[in-house]
Amino acid sequence: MTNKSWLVVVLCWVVLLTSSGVSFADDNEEVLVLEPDAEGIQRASIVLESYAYAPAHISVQAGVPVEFHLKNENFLTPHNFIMDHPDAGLQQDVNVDAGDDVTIRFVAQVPGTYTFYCDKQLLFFPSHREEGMEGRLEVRP
Ligand SMILES: [Cu+2]
Repeated sequence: MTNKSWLVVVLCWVVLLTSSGVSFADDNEEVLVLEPDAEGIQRASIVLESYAYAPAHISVQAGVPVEFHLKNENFLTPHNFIMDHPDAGLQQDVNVDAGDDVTIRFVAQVPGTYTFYCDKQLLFFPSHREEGMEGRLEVRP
């Protein structure tokens, strides 16, 4: 190949990678920072898509009730929301069927960073978590 055709190949890769939503660093990931509302509840709506949570990074205050409204916008694929950190008061395993929405409430007790994920899996395909359906809950002191 000539020098020019290499350049075209490289440029195509860059366009492909950036347009397919591949993220290179967590540093510029947007964080939704929740504060208690008038009722003293930290509320957020999270969209469950294939295969991501939007937003995927949420910050809450410890000891203050949290309410997540989980909405599955896919009309075919069921998703779920799992948090498996019982020591921190974070134990959820909620199914959100295709097109459905579910509200969960909890209180995060221990400051730290915790993961949540979807473990749905179709047959021999990779699980949704393996496809990137994972998020982070940051609990502020
Ligand atoms: Cu899923």
